Amino acid sequence: MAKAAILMGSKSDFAVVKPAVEVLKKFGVETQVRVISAHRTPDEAHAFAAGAEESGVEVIICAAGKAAHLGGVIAAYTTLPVIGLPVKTDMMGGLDSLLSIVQMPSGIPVATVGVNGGENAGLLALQILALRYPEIGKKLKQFKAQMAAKIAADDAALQNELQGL
Ligand code: RP5
Repeated sequence: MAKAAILMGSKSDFAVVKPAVEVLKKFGVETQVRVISAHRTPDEAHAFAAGAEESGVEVIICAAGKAAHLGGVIAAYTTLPVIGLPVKTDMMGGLDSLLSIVQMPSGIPVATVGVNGGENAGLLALQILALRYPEIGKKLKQFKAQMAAKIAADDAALQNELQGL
C-alpha cells in the first residue's frame, strides 16, 4: 500500500493541511500526520527525515508558515520527494511562507504548491505515488474527468443564464 507522510510546523496549520489528508485518504493512501517543527523540535525533524525512507514513507508533504523552514530541513536529510505547503499568514498573506519554502538552495529541491494549497499538495503527492501504483493513476484520471465534466456543466448553465439577460 502507498504510504505518505504529512508534517506541519504547528497544530495551528491543521486547517490548511486537512484537504491534503482528505484527498490522500480518499485515494486509499496510508497517511501519517504529525506536528514536527524545524525550529521548536529540530531533533525530531532530523530523526523523522532520516528514518522516513526506511519506515516505508514514499512522499512527504511539509506545511509551515512564516519563516517556513520545515520542508527545507526535511529535504536536507532525505532523498524522498518533499512537497512544500505554504500557510497563509497575517503579515504578508503567506508570501513569507511561500518564499521561505520555494527559494531553496541548488541541490535541495522542495516542490512547492500555492499558499494554502492543501488539496494540490495531496494531489501532487498522489501523482508521484502513481508512478509506482497504477491504481492511483487510474483514479487520478477519473478525478480529472469528473472535474472536466463539472466545468462543462457550469459552462452550459452559464450559457443558459446569459440567454435570459
Ligand atoms: C510555523 O509558525 C508554523 O508552521 C505556523 O504556521 C507558524 C505559527 O505557529 P504557531 O505560533 O501558531 O504555533 O512554525
